[in-house]
Amino acid sequence: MRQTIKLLGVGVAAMAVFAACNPGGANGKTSRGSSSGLSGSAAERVYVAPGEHDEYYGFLSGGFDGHVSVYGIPSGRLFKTIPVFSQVPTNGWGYSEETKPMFNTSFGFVPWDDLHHPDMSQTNGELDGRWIFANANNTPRIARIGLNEFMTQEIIEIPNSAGNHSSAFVTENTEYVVAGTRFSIPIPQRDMPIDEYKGNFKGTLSMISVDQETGEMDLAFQLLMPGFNYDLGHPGRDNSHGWFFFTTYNTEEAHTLQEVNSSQNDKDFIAAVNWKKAEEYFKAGKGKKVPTKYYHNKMNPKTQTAVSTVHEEVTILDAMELPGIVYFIPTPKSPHGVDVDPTGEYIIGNGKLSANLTVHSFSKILNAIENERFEGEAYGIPILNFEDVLAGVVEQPGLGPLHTEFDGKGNAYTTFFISSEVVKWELGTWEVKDRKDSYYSPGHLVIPGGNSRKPDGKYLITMNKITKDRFLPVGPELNHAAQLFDITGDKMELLLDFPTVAEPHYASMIHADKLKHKTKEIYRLSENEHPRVVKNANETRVERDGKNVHVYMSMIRSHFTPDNIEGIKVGDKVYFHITNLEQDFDLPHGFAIIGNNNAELLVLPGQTETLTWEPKHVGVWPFYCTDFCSALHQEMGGYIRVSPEDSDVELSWGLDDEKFTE
Ligand code: RUQ
Ligand code: CUA
Repeated sequence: MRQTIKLLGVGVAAMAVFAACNPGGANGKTSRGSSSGLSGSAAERVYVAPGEHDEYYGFLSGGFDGHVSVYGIPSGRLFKTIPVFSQVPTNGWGYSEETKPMFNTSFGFVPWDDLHHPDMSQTNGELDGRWIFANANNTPRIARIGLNEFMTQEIIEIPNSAGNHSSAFVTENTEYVVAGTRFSIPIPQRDMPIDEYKGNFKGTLSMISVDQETGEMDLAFQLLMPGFNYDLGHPGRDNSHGWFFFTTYNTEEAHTLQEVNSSQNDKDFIAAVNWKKAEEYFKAGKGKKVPTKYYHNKMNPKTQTAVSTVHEEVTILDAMELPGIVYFIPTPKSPHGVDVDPTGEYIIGNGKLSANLTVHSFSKILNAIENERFEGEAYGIPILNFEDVLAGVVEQPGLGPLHTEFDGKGNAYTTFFISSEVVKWELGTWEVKDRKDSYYSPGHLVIPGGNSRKPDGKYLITMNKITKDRFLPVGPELNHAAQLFDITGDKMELLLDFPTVAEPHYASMIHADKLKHKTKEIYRLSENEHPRVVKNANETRVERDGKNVHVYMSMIRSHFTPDNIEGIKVGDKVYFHITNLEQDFDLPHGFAIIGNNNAELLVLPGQTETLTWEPKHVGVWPFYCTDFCSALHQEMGGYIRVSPEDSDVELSWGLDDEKFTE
């Protein structure tokens, strides 16, 4: 007992000294909670004082949460979760009538997905802050988030794909978003024995063109590929612009016990895809139009309503028949990430099961192709000679490399899942310069502008697959963890741990100055072309159309118009079309009604949103505003009288002493 007291005393004294010489305030916390011995200056470097803004935006994928979350870096503060592939109750994404069509697919309404790789649009190989593209891994789709409003504006389904993992990566001028299938499948899909996989199943790589004005996507064409697994991809840049690189594994074409049977070959391939060549073939009409079915869902910015279109065919170019589109580069062993350095010359294959990191040279690849130095072919696709195109090898840098990013100063940084570390090495000399433990088992990492010609080598974030004891225990299910490193010096310095939303895979990071001035504050009511909009309280009304009742309602601090409605009957379907008349920044109102089987609406200033309600019981039922909007927020509500199905109560509505009938 005496000893405990003594120890405590020492601790308190040490903390007091620490606090005294570091008046920043946040320091005591980090030094106490961490075993890494952070210095006070590390704490200062992540401290963003109240009311101050962060230097970078970080867009982290949510993995199986289906969203993209927006963090301030270096503080690690979570600003927002942008709804993408999963329904979100916070604002009714996927529940409101306006947003439901975003989830239409050829499999029906699919309100969930597994989002892995957000990648930002580029101009001349630099991040430009216009859009973020992201993939749905499970039911193959690509989404486009508009950074003017930080909202998903478009989702396109990818046919002939399964496990849409090697996506959504953007070419240097956002000409295309590229999406590769992880799992090969029968193309077209058909009923056949699984053990006839080999030689019969196929993969596809999809080229989705992007309209430079609106950002709208269009599935231009697909490349038909051998039945391997296409794991990740990255675009060439500068000299290698016009090319795209994909990792493959399961070149064994195994269909069962893949953990053993897909790891037999000493080398798998990186597929070097000459997409400019493919584009020429496409324009020359060398593709085959193949029947298929896929959905394309777009938000109309004027009505703020999503519209789905169904497409019935896609153009396929057979890369196994058309020469010059694809070359295979042998790469040890089951490579996961493939990363291209800022100059476009070095292509790094992160072989999960390999002792070394392999770096290929783009100029050597071109040379070998020109001289037709091939060591063989696979399904008609030439295989280059490993030694011919090798730029260098990083010898034994760690165990289980997954992904590499660059600082723009000649260094590369690779995450190692098994040895749980991030390793800095030098391009050209292939020498390891530094290594730091990362807790635990990092997957992806991101450096601002990392996937571009101009990375900003200030910070590095690892996104870690295992959290364990990094934070206070919260039961068996944990969010993943991210770690922020300062990479400005010779040695990396760990600055901060922060929890993520679900499981981040890739992330995109951009300097705040390139983005913050572009974001919208409100939707202009005068520009609202929603067919059910009301531009002022005088336009509010209720209309019956058989069993469907349309309520045209407005909201403004701190009432709904109308707030009393009678003449609704059990068995009706009531559509509340609600317009928020506010035109001030940050003044949403919410809407919920007892027993609604969906989610609330969060209606932003100038927007119209629709909630559907099917009254089940006779009675008088309240509705209310869900977002604390003024001192009289608790007063912002109303009542709906629900009568029996056969009642003859007249349809009427009103506010205060004004009352209207149909
Ligand atoms: S993955 S942890 Cu989905 Cu990009 Cu590599
Ligand atoms: Cu409107 Cu609370």
